[in-house]
Amino acid sequence: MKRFILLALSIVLLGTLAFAGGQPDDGKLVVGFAQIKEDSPWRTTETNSVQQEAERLGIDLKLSVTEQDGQISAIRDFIAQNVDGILLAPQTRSGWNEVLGEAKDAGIPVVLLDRGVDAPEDLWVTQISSDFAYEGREAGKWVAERLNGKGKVAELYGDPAADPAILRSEGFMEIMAKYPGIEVVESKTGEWSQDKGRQVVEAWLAAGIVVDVIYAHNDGMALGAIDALKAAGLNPGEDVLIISVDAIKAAFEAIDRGDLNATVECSPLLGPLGFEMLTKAINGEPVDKYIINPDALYDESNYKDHPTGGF
Ligand code: GZL
Repeated sequence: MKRFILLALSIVLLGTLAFAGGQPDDGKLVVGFAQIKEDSPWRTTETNSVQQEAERLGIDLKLSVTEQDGQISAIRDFIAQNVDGILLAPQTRSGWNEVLGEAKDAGIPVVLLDRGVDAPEDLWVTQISSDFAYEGREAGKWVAERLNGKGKVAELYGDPAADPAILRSEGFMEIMAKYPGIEVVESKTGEWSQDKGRQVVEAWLAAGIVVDVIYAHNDGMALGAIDALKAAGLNPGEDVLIISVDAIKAAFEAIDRGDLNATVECSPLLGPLGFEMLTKAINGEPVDKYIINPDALYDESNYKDHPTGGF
């Protein structure tokens, strides 16, 4: 009888351990990824990077692709499933304190991918991203040099509530402030999308607004600006210079055509670093609070040197 009780107890204990931390009975790590719903090629490349790395590592990935409210619900679902860790690409900076607090209370580490949040640093393990202000400063320096310190600029803003947009603008304006001969005459959100970027530039042209340079916070909006300028009979890349951020393949193709002048790289290939740091956190190892992916500016002079020809 005693043997039977011991055997029963050990089976229960093993069964419990197998499901500790959300691990299925095959022992795989289970990770939830709350991705932003967005139609940019950059976002798709980022999602693919995370999925491919999960596949390579044999991690059971629960992928959710939604607007921010859906991201918050997804994180609560991941907590209910008792996943081992969470990757989050936060759509905007704010609104995360409560749900990140719930993840922390549940003992589930959260790694921020490609954007930052204004929540307290103890609620998330690390932010893995580019240095967006650096990207903005690099774009500003390029514009100042091309304009020889004199001219008019229009800015196509990303999502005004999103970390990369806020910092890309701050970095750019920091440089513009050094050149009294350069005037930023327009700044309007193109909501990261090519279609909205086109609409904004069409409206500027219809209003008779003439600029020397358009600075777009991402390549998608820059491609929209190119469409609008061409439709108005103008030569993008010549009549109006265009610089953007991301370095997606379509941007290098546009530089090759002479439509786009420059793009500042912002790597979406964050899967490997994301899982490396999340696994360290799950294992209780220390992780740096900010992990910055280095960027470089590519224009007509060096775009063919990019190691992958864009993302
Ligand atoms: C930046 C990323 C941005 C891209 C845009 O890390 O969050 O979101 O630069 C995308 O293309 O919309």
